[in-house]
This record gives sequence, structure tokens and C-alpha cells, in this order.
Amino acid sequence: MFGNPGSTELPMLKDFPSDFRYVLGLQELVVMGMADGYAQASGTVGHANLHTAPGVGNAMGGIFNAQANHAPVLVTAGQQVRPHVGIQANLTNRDATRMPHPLVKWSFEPARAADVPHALARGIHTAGSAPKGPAFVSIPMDDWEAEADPASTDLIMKRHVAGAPAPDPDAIGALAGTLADASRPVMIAGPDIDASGAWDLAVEFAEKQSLPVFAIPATGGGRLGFPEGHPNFRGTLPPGIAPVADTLKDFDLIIVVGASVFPYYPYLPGEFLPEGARLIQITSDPEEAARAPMGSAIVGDVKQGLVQLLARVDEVERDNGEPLPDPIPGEEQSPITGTAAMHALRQAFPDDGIIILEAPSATLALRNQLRLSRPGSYYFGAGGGLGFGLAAAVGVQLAQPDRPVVCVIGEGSVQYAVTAFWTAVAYDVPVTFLVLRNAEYAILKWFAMVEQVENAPGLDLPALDTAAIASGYGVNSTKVEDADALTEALRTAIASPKPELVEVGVAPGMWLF
Ligand SMILES: Cc1ncc(C[n+]2csc(CCOP(=O)(O)OP(=O)(O)O)c2C)c(N)n1
Repeated sequence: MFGNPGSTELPMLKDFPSDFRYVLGLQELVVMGMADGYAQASGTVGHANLHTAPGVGNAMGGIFNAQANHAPVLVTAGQQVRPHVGIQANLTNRDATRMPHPLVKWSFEPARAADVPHALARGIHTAGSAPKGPAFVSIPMDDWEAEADPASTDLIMKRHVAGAPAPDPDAIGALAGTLADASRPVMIAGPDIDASGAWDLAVEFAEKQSLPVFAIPATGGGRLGFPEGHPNFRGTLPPGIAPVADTLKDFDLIIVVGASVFPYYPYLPGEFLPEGARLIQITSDPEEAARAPMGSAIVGDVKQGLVQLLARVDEVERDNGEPLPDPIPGEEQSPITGTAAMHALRQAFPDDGIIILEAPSATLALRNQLRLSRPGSYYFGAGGGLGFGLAAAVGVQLAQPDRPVVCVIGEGSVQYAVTAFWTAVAYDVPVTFLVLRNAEYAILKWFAMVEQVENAPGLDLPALDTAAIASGYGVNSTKVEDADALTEALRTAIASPKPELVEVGVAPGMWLF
């Protein structure tokens, strides 16, 4: 249980059971981000416990992110005692279920104290079932004094909800037929490939059919769906409508696996599909299927879909283009470029490492330089709400204690979840935080250019000393300026059994390669 306690949650924490672990977050957005990272990286349902209305309010950006990430999180919040709710005594969450409503799969306050165990179980099963996402239960604080009915609680505790709906075999058969008739097919790999455990199947499918593979736009993909060092990998799609169609213009069949179509941003209007191309999407999320602006969709578990598809297609040799050129560090300069910083990280990054990324101007540079190629190696806030990265890194490391976790983050992004530093130190969570200091909101300057906005205030961050702030929370912190020193500092930090921070000065601007 990740939580931040208040008076309304204390009864829930009374005689805290010894087979649970409580991880304290100092602000609810951080609690939510940690539970999200933990849930995704552990493959189980995470639990965030929030403080009544203001705690839910603080966590809302994180609940938004969890929804976009398809992260299975049970979100609970305390509530005033039942006799106080009607008179709206202090701290009453006066419309508890409506508050997080559009961001959660299910929002509930039990009608009776006796219904709390069932509501918690239902929340867990709801969050963990496809399409995964957060579920919310509000619990009046006096309910914890009531006796649960042992017979029904026993039944509830013994329940398991297993399985995910499989795609219709006829629809997969039709897709296999369409693929056999296509002359230039392409696969677009999305986050649900990794989340559903279909990584190796996606590789097998691409290899069997000689398919070129793109990743969905980097700004909307919370996980990778395909090894980015693989010879069939062709890069990430650009994020706007027209550039996506332009990138895919040479293909006549576009198969999108485990993603929405597409997480576009910014608005760059144009044709959705290249002339004459068909698009078929496999997704576990009926809403993703329903809201796509083009193509057809097959709804069902991505892993089972790929198993079925592999059984229906033949081995095909085809010219699928050229592998990406090897990444290069680019021009030497001072301060170093974001590209050089990511190249320096590459030299220090262990094979089994995990990246949590929230460094907007270096997102593409990181993807291109690191070419992450193992499942479960990359977590990104697909919703775009800052405050995910620092917190999620702590949750991911708690779920994966044997893999080195590196959180690559902009100095601006750090501030949204800065108290996660404290949790990392308090619970000995050995994340390496790599902070890119460019003294600005670089990505917003790029957006200002795209949106033709001139003279906008508030885009510079002079003199923000993240290393000093992190030291105040107890994180060992180092500052470096050149690429070799960065690699060296990162090697030391990654090998350390404690949380460590390395801050590097980078030149302002956007780093695309
Ligand atoms: C909760 C939230 N508030 C504001 C934003 C808008 N925003 C997007 S990127 C960004 C700047 C991030 O700065 P930094 O981490 O320093 O990265 P850089 O752009 O310099 O690479 C901001 C403020 C957001 N995405 N989420």
C-alpha cells in the first residue's frame, strides 16, 4: 500500500497487518505515481491510499496518468464518519464517487460498512481486468470499527478473476488473409504488447512476415512494444495526424498491435491514412477500438491475438527496408547536447536496466540512443501529466529490486513529484536519477514555435539547483558537465546500493536523435 495518511485514513491503518507493507509518500500525486509504476512493473494490482477529498484532488493528475497508462491501481480514500457526511462536517468528501469519475473504470462508496470488503475486492478485480486501469473506493472512516461478516468475507477472499477475453478467431483469420494479400504491410507496436507479455510473440510475428516495425508516437506510449535494436525496427512514428500518414505512405496494410490509433499531439491536420492503405488494430480496450478515427479494430487480448495470428500466417521473405543507422553522439560542444548526454548514458547503461523517462526535450534522443530491447525496460507517462516519472521510478524499483532503474528527467519535471526523493531514501530504493539541467521548459519553447506563440512568459527556469534540493532529501548528488564525466558518474551511481542523483548541464533546445 502506497499512501499518505490523514485523520480519515488512520482507522484503516490501525493494527496494520504484518503481511502488508506501507510505503509513505509525502504528497498524493507521488503516492499515485509510485502505485502506478509498481503495478505496471510487478504485473499485479497496485494500491494507492489517499486522504479524503483534498488527497484525491492532489492525486488527480496521477489518476489521469494511470488511466492513460492502463495501470491497474486500486485507489482508496478515507471519508468522514457516516453520521457526519449528511451535515458535511469538515473534510467530508461531499461527492466522493463523482470526484475521480471520468478518470477511473469504477467509482464507488459502499452503502453499508459490511460492504467494504466486497467493494475492495471488486475494485481490485476491476482494476486488474482488461482494459486495465484505476478503480476507486471511498471508505467512511467509522466503517473500520464495524465487524465484517466472516462468511461472506471468506468467500470474497477466496475469489480469483482470471483470463482476458480473446479476439474472435474469425476476425484474426480475416486479418491473416488481408495480410497474405498485402504487398507492403507494416506493424505498429504499442504498449500493450509488453503489458500483456507478448514481447517475444511480436518479434516472432515481425520476423515470420518480414515486417518493418514502427513504435507508436513517443509522447503517447507508456511502454515499448518491440525491441528498438532489432533489424526490423524503423523508429517511432511522429506524433501528428499528417506526419503519421506521411511516414506510412509507402504501406498498403498497417497493423497496429496493442495501442490506440493514435495518441496524436500536437494538432497537425491532414489525411489520417495514406491513399489506398488499410489499417487494422488489435487492442484489449473496446474504447480504444471505438474512438479510432480510421481503420478497423479487433478487440481482445493482444497476446492471444498474436498467438492466433502466428498460427495463421506463413513465413514470408520480403524487402522491408534498411535497419536504422547506429546511434552517434553528435557534435561536441559545451554545454553538451541532450543527444550527447543520452549517448553517455548508453555507455553506462546495463543490459538489464530499466528506464523511466520524463525529460521532454530528450525523449526522442533517449529512444534513439539507447534502443532498449528487453521487455519491461521502459516506462513513460503516456498521459503527459508531469509528476509521473520521479514517483513511478520508485514504484518500479520496488517491484523490480534486482534490475537497475534509471530515471531520466528534466529539472522542470522533477519539481512536480520532488518529494519522491524522500521515499527513495527512506525505503532504500536505489534508483539512479539523471537530471538534465537546461534552465528552461525546452519542450514548451518548441510548442510555442509550432503554435506560433511569441513572447510567452514563464518558459525559463534559471538557477534551479536540483542536486542541492535532492541532497536536502538525503539523496547523494553529483553535478557533471561533460560527457565522459557523465558516463563515469552514472556507472558509479548505478552500481550504488542507494538512491543517487547525477545532474548534467545540457544546452537548451530539442534533441531528436
Ligand atoms: C502536470 C503538468 N503540468 C504542466 C505540464 C506542461 N509541460 C509539459 S513539458 C513541460 C516542461 C518540462 O520541463 P523539463 O522537465 O525541464 O524538460 P524540458 O522541456 O526542458 O526537456 C511542462 C511544464 C504538464 N505536461 N503536466
